[in-house]
Amino acid sequence: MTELEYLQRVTATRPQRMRWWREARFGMFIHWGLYSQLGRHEWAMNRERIPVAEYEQLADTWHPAERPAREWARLAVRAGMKYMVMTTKHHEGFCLWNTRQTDYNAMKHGPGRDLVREFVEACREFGLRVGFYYSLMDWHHPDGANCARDEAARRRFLDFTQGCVRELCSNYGKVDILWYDVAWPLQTAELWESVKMNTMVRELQPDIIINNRSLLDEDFGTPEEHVTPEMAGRDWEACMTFNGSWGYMPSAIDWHSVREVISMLRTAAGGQGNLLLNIGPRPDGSVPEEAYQRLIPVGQWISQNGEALYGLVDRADGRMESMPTGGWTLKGHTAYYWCHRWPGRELAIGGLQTEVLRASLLATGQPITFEQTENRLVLKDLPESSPDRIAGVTVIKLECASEPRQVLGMGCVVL
Ligand code: FHN
Repeated sequence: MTELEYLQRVTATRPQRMRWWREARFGMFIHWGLYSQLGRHEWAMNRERIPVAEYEQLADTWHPAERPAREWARLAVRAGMKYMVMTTKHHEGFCLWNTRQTDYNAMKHGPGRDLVREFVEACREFGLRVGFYYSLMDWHHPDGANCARDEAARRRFLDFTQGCVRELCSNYGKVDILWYDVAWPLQTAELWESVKMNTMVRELQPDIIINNRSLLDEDFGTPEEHVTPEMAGRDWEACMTFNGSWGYMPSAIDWHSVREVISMLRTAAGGQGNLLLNIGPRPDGSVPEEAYQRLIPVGQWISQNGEALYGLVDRADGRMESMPTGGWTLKGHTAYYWCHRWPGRELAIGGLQTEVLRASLLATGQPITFEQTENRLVLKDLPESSPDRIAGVTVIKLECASEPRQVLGMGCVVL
């Protein structure tokens, strides 16, 4: 199959494959591997130039606790997340599943069990969609770098890669997301045989969603460490660390706040994208307390305001304007104003081109009195302080007569 034929087929099936994902909005990323024992970032092997023979010893000292994935899944549900994506093999090359491609795997070493299977079972137990992260770059495989210089090495490494991906898509039931990462050192989709590999994936998993990191555009873009909407019509998911490190790193102490996570969610939903927020479990699989301290309140907030987040949203970017006190998400004739900086008794919103029929506090349904002139909506008799006690982010629901639109530009009203 040519790349064009492949892309035409994939495009035709995308709307129905993506529906659940577009409605889900929020997922948990999990980076867990041998590097977690070091606690110095998942790139420690590379950044510290740890020799392979020395690093491999970590394979036999890794003894995770019993089924930690159930703790992740329980937390993800409490946080309002709808899917999880776990590293099945990161750059270190250690496979977390019972693979036949290499003995450097969780079954044959320290863990002594299939950690991917435990992950899948936990996802299913808690009603979460299943995502597999797979690093194309491999620092352990003898051909992992040589494949760029030697054709026989490339063939061996592609056979290894395709063998791994085939196992992951064959042995664990329904897989919802395949999340490739770092297509180094081969420079093109052709050299990676990505069309061939992903054709195989889609034959094994017809409803699967694949990201753009096998050097094909595939189903969604992956802005990383920034929440930036991609062009209209292109699905995208911002992947974010919680504290600057994907892997467990106790010295990484600058954790995003609850308010920052809610702001990320607003930007994602406002741009019709998703947020994949990472946790880096400890070696035993337990979750750092800082993650709980943030994700539980985030979930509590979402339980009160999820209507503004979940489901098929319209694109606010390009239709609504940035405001000093908050930001927008849109659904049909309804605008949700996520007010991060509560103004006090009154809130004026300029430039609305749409008649507002009803204004209310989303979390409680409490009506808000308002006056609307041609270019100005004034919400009146508001509480003195932000009604949201979880994060100080109150969502105001504006039910409009038509699709909301706001035009402000740079000038001001000329009297
Ligand atoms: O190098 C990796 C990194 O460790 C992490 O897995 C992120 C997650 O998107 N991807 C690569 C950096 O882009």
